[in-house]
Amino acid sequence: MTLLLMALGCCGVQAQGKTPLTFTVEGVAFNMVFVEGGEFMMGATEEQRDKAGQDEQPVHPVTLRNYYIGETEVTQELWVAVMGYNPSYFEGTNLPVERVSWQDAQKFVKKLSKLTNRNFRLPTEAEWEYAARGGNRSLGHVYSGGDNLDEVAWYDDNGGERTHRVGEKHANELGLFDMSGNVREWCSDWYDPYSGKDQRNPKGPKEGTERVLRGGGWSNMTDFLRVSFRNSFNPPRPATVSVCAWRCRIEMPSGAEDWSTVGPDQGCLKNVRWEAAVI
Ligand SMILES: [Ca+2]
Repeated sequence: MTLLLMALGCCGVQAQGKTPLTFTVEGVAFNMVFVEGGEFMMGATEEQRDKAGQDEQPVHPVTLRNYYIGETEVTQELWVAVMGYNPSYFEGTNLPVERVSWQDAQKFVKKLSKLTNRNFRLPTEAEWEYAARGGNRSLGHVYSGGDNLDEVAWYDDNGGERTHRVGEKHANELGLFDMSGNVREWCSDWYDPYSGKDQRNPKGPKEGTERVLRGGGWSNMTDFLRVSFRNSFNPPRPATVSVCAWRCRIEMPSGAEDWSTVGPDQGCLKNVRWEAAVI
């Protein structure tokens, strides 16, 4: 393995605690975007209501702590760097990886966590929706990043029946790409009706039969791309169509109070580099 452990160098921008983090694994870099926690209304809020399904009800308050989430869907390049093979039907370095089960996603984040000595995991459904809505910068759009779907997402009317390179459409209020469209994204939760109770950092039901998928994909109609739309899939079933992927969420190292206390190479293995992105 190529040794890529590098010094952080300039800026110390991670001291602000709110700038993207860049990790490099086997020469493949990816960004994790800071999402400042807060309270939001989850489910079929006013702008979603006309086309919302029953499972998007009731709208309920959710409070989340700070977290980081992937700037893009996991690319095939990153998947191969971590896992060593490519399961995708539509092959391309910067295309999102697909044809992966929920269990495959668990293996990926476990291995990525080991490589980086950081706690990567799938986002919870609440974390996914809050980020898709733009977090505390939300402008209240129907889709992630806007109300004009063609500007922000690949879906059945413009997708050409295939996936597309990540990051080609407009980003949302947090700088996240393709949360609506391109490929659907696995969340960590079991799929179940909402309880409607006030929730803090919810992780979903303790058991179930299907895992949550969010955001819709290249083969889906417009309604599937809404930020509150819910979908689910049998977790051990390999995707028979190329629409499943996920984003990673990163936990702060244990014992650290904020990112300003975490050194650039703290605990990283020698084939992994991380640094604060200069923006
Ligand atoms: Ca997506």
